[in-house]
This record gives sequence, C-alpha cells and structure tokens, in this order.
Amino acid sequence: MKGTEAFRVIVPLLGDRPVVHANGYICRESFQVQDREANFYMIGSMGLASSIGLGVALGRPDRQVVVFDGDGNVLMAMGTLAMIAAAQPKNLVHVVFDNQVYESTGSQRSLSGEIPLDEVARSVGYRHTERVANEEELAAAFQRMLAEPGPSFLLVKVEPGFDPATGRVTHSPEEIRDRFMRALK
Ligand SMILES: Cc1ncc(C[n+]2csc(CCOP(=O)(O)OP(=O)(O)O)c2C)c(N)n1
Ligand SMILES: [Mg+2]
Repeated sequence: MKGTEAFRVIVPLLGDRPVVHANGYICRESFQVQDREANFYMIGSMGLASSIGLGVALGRPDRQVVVFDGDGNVLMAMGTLAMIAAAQPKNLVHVVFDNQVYESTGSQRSLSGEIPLDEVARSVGYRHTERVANEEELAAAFQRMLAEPGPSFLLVKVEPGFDPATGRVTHSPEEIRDRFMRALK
C-alpha cells in the first residue's frame, strides 16, 4: 500500500474530527485526497504536529483529535511520545505513515526500519498501539482507535511512492489557522 492509498482509506472515516498534519508530503497527499476546514497543515516545522495535536486534545477534551505524522517527523520529536503518554489524552489518535524514508526531501533512509515506532509508543505508555500494512487492516484498526479511549498510536507501514503531480497546499498559514479555529468552534 502506498501513502496515497492509505489516505484514501482513512480520510472518509474522519467525520468532522480535527486533524493536525505533519509537514511535507503528509500534508500534500491528504490535501489532494480531501481538503477539509478541520485540517491543520504544518507547512514548515518538522516534528511538531504531535505537539500541536496534544495541545488541541488537551484544550478540547470534548473533541477527538487526530494527528497525521511521518516516521521522520516522529523520530525527530521522539520526546513528544513520552509527553503524550504522560498526559494520557483519551481523545488523541496518533497515526504515523511510515515509509522508512524522508521522502519529502529526497528519500533519505530513516531509522524506522530498525526501530519499531509502535513498540516505542507502547513502551512509553500509549494506551492502544497497532501496526498495519494493508488497506483492510488499516480501515479496521483506525475504526477501533476511533471507538476506544486513547492515547492511541497507529503505525501504517507504506511503500514510498509519492506522485510528483500531487499539488501543494494552496492556503496561507493564516488561512489554515483561521479555518481550523472555525472548524473547532
Ligand atoms: C526542522 C526541519 N527540519 C527539516 C525539514 C525538511 N523536511 C521537510 S519534510 C522532511 C521529511 C519528513 O519525513 P517523514 O516524516 O518521514 O515524511 P515523508 O516525507 O517520508 O512523508 C524534511 C527533512 C523541515 N521542514 N523542518
Ligand atoms: Mg517518511
């Protein structure tokens, strides 16, 4: 399963949940599948989607919050896994699209082939962790995560294969902020 195929499975299951996206191709693929007001796209800073998602989840305990992350992003901010586990937000679902490379910047190899990120999440104290590698498993696992208390961590093993024809996020950072806040009202 390629990244785009994984987004096509997950996005229709999101309902109106806010989704905080890691930068790079994660944003672009999700934007291409379906742009949503409740999508926050991190345009620049790598590694911070999980911190922002944690903040939204703590600030809005009445909403279930989803983070779309990448393996390189998670490796860059591994301490945030501990922060999330310590805070135990029941309403946070952390999804990691793990292609084992930094695809957005030229497919340099990441360490996620050797370091199983789902086991790291389980070790630090995420309540529910799963790993999937095909579309059927993905749909079922994501629905379980939406139905059960978190913090949850879903490692989605995908093959690299970003289509360069995929567009870029066309909204300015201010627009992204304003529409996300509107969607959370
Ligand atoms: C602080 C910081 N360092 C580096 C970058 C450059 N950069 C943008 S996306 C990216 C790779 C992200 O890798 P991953 O999370 O695995 O996502 P993928 O591109 O594989 O989908 C890098 C290195 C950045 N934007 N910010
Ligand atoms: Mg990657």
